[in-house]
Amino acid sequence: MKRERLGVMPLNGFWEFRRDPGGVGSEEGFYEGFESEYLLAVPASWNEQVPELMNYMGIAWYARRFTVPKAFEGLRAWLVFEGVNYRAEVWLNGRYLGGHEGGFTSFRLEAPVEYDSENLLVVKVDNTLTPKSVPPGRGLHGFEGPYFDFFHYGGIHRPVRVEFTGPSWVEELAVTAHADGRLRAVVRTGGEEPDRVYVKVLDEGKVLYSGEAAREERGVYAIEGLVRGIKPWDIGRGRVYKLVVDVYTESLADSVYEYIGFRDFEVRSGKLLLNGREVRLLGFGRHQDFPVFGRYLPEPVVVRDYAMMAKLNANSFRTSHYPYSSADLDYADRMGVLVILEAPLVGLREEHFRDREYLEKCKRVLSEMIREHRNRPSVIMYSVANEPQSWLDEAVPFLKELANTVRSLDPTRPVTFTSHAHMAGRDDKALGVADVISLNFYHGWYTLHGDLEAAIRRVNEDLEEVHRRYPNKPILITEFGAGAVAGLHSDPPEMWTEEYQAELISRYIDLFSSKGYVKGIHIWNLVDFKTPQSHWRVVLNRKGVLTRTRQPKLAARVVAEKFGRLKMGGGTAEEA
Ligand code: GCB
Repeated sequence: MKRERLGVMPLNGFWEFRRDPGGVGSEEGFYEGFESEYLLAVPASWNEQVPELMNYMGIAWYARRFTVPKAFEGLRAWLVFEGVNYRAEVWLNGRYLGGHEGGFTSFRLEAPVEYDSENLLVVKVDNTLTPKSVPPGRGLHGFEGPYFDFFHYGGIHRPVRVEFTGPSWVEELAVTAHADGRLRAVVRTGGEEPDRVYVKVLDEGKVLYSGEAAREERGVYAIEGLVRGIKPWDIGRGRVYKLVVDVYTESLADSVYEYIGFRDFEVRSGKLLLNGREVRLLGFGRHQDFPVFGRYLPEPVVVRDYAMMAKLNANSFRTSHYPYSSADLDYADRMGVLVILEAPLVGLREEHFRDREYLEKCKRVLSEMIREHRNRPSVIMYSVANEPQSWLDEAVPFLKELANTVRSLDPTRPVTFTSHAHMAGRDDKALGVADVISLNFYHGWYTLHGDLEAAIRRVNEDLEEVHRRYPNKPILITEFGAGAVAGLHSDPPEMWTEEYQAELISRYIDLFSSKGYVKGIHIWNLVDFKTPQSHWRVVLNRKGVLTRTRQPKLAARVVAEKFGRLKMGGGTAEEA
């Protein structure tokens, strides 16, 4: 949901920063002013901006002064944080405003700003990783650190701004838009009960549809209708329309907008259907990771990632392993790229499945993610978790409750989670919970080192077994790949070389595309990315088809050619 009409002030730029010296009472005074240790850029992770901060995990304080022009006086001001990793607490002019837990969803706090004089905004950020964080872990390094394989960055890593509204405002907006132009929008307001709520749909400034939403209950307004003259949203044709909601009390009290797309996506008879046509997902798992910026993917790099995905003939990706920034997903909406939106529930274990409080926390994270991104045409499916220990009986009720939470919040999209039980030689007990089965394979990398013949045989056996047990469910391959250090070569192909990665990916794609029930092929990963240090990573996880600076390895050519052929209707499922 975007806001600009009543005023918005970005707070990106340089912020004062200091690590918490620890000890009793260290919090006191910081929210009234403190000596800065570094001047850091926001948005960005703190870690790579200054070498001394690379491995800092713990509490850090950020401060920023800003002045709100007198012209805004009389409006209500809100501080909007698009993402702070991991816990945030916020003070304005020495007054505590509130906090938020979770690094990848946005939050908003009402801010009693002073007009025409300096405001001091102080944010306490704590990225201490615990077994109860989402995602969980115990520290920064090695196998015993994070329960996940990406670097645990910290800081204010997504944009911050002040937004202004009148006495009534939009809290939540849920839009369903079909390929034939049918539209339903539900608006939940906060503050004073508005007099009127208007919804309109614009095509490059031209009004295609407008109407007053009817009051359904206190604060809730809905409108339903047919928008004429639209073209459906499709793969590679991300036709978006601006849906605007104007809330009036005596005068305009709030105005928000979203870019929506008219499209239908469903899973029927084991198939994925977009606008009634069968599609096969071709693409990657990605990460929001870039040198120096850390977990913030600057806009030019977002553009580069999509340009490279297009060159590689990809039509989709998964937001492994957390919901991505608005900028990234806005780009997917505009480019016509299909997205599996994944929650940051990575590496869940037995201890989590038994923990009711943790389950509630996970549900809260899922609900924040869905409320934030549910109006995006690009998002076709939700992944509630990556590689939980789903061979355990206890995983089943836990994952079922997560899936049902998602379905009750948004019944329009299928639910999946990615499974690697077969890699551990175990049966996945929870696959029945998912509408679509997602499998990760690493034979020929973590098992059967260097033996691609045997690896492909094993993948085939594992895959056939899952299909035999769930013959009616579509299967996505959400991960497979091999590490390759760019510039390392060998003939015959050996592990860690570009040739081995290219060969493994090529053989895997040939196998998957020969199976009619495999409805998606996602390579791990689009790019090399930063991980905790350990003996099994060469500074980075090297499974990118592109380097961390987005240059191609040998595998890129293979992928472009294979995906290109599948896109044109090769294999069994067709994407027109
Ligand atoms: C996986 C994980 C992913 C890792 C990948 C790897 O199964 O889902 O987060 O990065 O394997 O490279 O080991």
